[in-house]
Amino acid sequence: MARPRLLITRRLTDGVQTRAARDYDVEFNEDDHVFSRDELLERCSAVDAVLPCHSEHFSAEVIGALPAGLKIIANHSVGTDHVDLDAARAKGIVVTNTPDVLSDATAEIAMLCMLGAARRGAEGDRLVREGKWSFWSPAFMVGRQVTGKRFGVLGMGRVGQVAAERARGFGMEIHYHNRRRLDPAEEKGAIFHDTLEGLLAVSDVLSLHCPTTPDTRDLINADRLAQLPDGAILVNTARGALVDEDALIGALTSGKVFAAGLDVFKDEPGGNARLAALDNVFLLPHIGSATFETRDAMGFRALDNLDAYFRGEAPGDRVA
Ligand code: 8YV
Repeated sequence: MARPRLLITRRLTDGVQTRAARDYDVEFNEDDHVFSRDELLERCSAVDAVLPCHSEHFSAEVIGALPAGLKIIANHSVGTDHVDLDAARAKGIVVTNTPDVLSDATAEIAMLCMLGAARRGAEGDRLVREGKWSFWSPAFMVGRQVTGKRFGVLGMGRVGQVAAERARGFGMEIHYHNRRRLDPAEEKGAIFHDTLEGLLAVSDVLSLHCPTTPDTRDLINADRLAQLPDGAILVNTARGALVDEDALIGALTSGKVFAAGLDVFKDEPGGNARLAALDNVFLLPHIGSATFETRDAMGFRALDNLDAYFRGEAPGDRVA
């Protein structure tokens, strides 16, 4: 039987690409450029399956224009907000994601963002790097200590639970808000808040770990930032769409929010120049899952889903 034809939209690890080429008739993106809408459609026209990243946008319009031969979108991401799942369902296209395997890496980046924000990491790095460090005093570059503070998790799913575990290592008290309360074994003493308002009021550090949906877009707005304790820290390693960036700039400028550690932005790649102009932000370019180990694991998981589909089985991570 002919091997299924697979489009891999971005450069993946050698191990993943080698395995893909062993089992599929693969079309690669040799120079790793971002496809335009038209190129994405054109490249999808002669394949049975596509393995995209969050950089490829399968809107309802794009899905509507996909050829009938495309059977499965096996994402190289846990987030699926770049794919219109309803449109895929309506067209009978299977969609999968890569949960679990990136939780550790993303939780590590959440800790980096928290500490980078709390201890003024970007400001300090810039000072030394630019040769402008000419003064020291006990009053110099004083930041916030996280030990003993309250770590608020918004979205206590896989990544949220690992982030909570890492924050426990800093002696932090864990609070969370989630659609469902976890059972005690998963909760590990974390304090559940059945409203977002309840969580905001106690979050010395608020760390976002929920997906973007129509309900969570701009969830962290001026009103909600105002409900945080004075001098709180905001950490976002989930999606930029969760935060009203203008409102965050206001809260960072007034001092209501002491600092923010952000790995994700509304506009990517690029970020937000007005946020970047502030000293009290620690910024990263969406690298939460970017470790050698996790990139391998994400690619292999996406291939596992494709393998199952083409064996006629249900892919383990089917989301549509
Ligand atoms: C990835 C992510 O960098 O998995 C996600 O949802 O945002 C990141 O882990 C990216 O999507 C890789 O395709």
